[in-house]
Amino acid sequence: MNEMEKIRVALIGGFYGTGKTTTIIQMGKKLSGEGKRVAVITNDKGVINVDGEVIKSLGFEAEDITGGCICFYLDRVSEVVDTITKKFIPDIMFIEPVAYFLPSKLYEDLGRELGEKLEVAPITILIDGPQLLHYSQHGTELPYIESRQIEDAEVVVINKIDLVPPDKIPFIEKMVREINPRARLMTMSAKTGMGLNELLDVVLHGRHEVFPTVTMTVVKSFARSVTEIGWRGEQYTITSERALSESDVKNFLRDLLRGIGEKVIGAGGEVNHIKAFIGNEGFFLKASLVRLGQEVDFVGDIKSLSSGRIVINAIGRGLPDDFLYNLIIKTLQEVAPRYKVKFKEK
Ligand SMILES: Nc1nc2c(ncn2[C@@H]2O[C@H](COP(=O)(O)OP(=O)(O)O)[C@@H](O)[C@H]2O)c(=O)[nH]1
Ligand SMILES: [Mg+2]
Repeated sequence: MNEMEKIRVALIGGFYGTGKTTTIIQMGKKLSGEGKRVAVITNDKGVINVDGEVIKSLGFEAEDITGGCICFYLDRVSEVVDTITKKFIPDIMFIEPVAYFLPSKLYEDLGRELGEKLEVAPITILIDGPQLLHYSQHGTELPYIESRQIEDAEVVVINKIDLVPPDKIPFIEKMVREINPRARLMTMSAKTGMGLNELLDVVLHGRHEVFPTVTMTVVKSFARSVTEIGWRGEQYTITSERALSESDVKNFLRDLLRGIGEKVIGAGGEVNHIKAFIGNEGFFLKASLVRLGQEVDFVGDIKSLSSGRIVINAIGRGLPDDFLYNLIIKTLQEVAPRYKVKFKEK
């Protein structure tokens, strides 16, 4: 590589559960399959996080940056980029920024501080199609963080289109257009792969235009909204008396996530994303719950399990972190005995 050549970086942004990790995995697999070299940086609040585990389990060259939004840690991004490029020069580096990031601020700072090193793809924001349709049908205004991210976007991707009846798509588009009339709008299903190529084209070849400076007022309102979001990550080793079958493991995780979710609601909070990762000897399963009304969704496979490691993240609006910890542990204490599972702090 020419020394002056920049590393192409695509940030896949969006609120909790909109499908960022799924999208990065799908694009990463596709590009790797074509012989391209891919690296992934995941960014989240705490060190114990499910997505980092999943990305690494899939064999991607990956680094985690934890401790909150990389907006405030660009020196770490620079270090991590150096760590990766010492191993190989990626054709593309994906970054999943923390779900509550403020795009205009991050891109502006990235350009100023790392512009010599990195070439960034357009500001890409994923939104949850069914969730927006729900807002639109109930006349609910979008929460500030989501709305601000759409406003900042150059590309808005309406994801989970497999769950939206085609005749309802215009309602979602209208809602986005009212917030941001100029962004490029795309529809996608990271799950089925529909629309993924169009996003890949943006990621690989799109041009990021520099935006007007973000104001302090916006940063302040944003910060206020972020403090409403509770986030907690816990990990345990688990053992079970008899080997659990794949469906046992799924039922266990389903009960666990729904149990936590119900307690979040019961305490007056709102579910943003509750997820768990179980891994042993090269196999893993990720379970995910974005809204109580939805099914728990699984990625990966585990044929049987007698011992392993479980990582749990509970993210919810309106509840403090330590309260979420309490809900995680209480639910685990209720659910584990049903499956004859014992757990121990790691
Ligand atoms: N039906 C459907 N589910 C999806 C799609 N994309 C992601 N999901 C699911 O939505 C949940 C959250 O996805 P994830 O990638 O973890 O979201 P993130 O929090 O933005 O990284 C998971 O259960 C995914 O399997 C999609 O296009 N369609
Ligand atoms: Mg994620």
